[in-house]
Amino acid sequence: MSQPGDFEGVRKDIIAILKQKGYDDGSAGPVLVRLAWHASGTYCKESDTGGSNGAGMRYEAEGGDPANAGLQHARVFLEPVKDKHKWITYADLWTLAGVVAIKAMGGPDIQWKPGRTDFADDSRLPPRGRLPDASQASDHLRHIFYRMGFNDQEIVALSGAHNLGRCHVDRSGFEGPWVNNPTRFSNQYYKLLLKLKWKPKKWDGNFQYVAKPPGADEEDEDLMMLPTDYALIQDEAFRPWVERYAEDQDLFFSDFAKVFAKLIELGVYRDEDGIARADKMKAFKGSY
Ligand code: CCH
Repeated sequence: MSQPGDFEGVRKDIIAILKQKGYDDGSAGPVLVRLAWHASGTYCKESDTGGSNGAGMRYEAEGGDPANAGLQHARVFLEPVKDKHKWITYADLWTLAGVVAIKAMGGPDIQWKPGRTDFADDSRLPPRGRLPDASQASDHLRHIFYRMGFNDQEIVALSGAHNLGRCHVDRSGFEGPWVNNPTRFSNQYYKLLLKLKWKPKKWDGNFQYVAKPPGADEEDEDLMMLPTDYALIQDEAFRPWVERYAEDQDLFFSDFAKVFAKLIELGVYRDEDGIARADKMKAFKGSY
């Protein structure tokens, strides 16, 4: 058991669980980033519901949403950290783990603030269907991300997280990594989107794009893009941002740090001193 408020201790223990021999590409990092994103990405600006408060994925109604398939691995990886630091809320732990993982994989420093509260029961969970559907295109991306309060530039910057990790057929119905080194944060995703010849994958599974990595042999694993990834270069307002981030990794890192910090604050109400106030949060008071 550690001292309440010892976030440095929590950060160290998150770093210690990142290496996971035998799991995916040997790292829990990518799936932790996805956990932080799915915990936050249910936010609706208009009704001020959903978001990173509550840690609703602990309950079947949200955790069992097919959109969240596979994220139980991330939650299980974090259990020893929660066990050692019992005072931290799951909602804080999940968002902090995303931020720590990004930094440890070579990404930028992202501002993180504590104060999220866990729901005491499952009566305030956001409805299903608020997370994006990978088989759709740019109008769907705008519909989902504008609802959270993001603009076109922020949508493209956030999508750069697909530089990490991979798709799993048994989780999403898609398959493969986006880049050669999926445990190293960089702007490679944008470069490959523009540079490789993406072709529809020949299989019975979901429609997705594939390409061989540069200099690959026939037996090397294909790289992939989801229809929503490919939409970023088809859409005339998104594409210029893909081009800028492909050219300028520093710009991408700085924009990504800002937008990810905004993502994990969605649904968190803070007073003028920056203190989170659960009593002021609609999700804790009202109904949907
Ligand atoms: Fe994502 N993502 N994501 N994604 N995602 C998947 C995996 C990861 C979409 C669909 C999928 C963001 C945006 C989108 C990560 C971070 C972010 C998968 C494969 C699908 C499908 C899941 C599987 O099979 O395990 C769609 C659609 C969007 C629309 O924009 C954003 C935003 C972020 C973070 C900022 C990460 C990381 C992964 C890899 C997870 C892993 O387990 O390796």
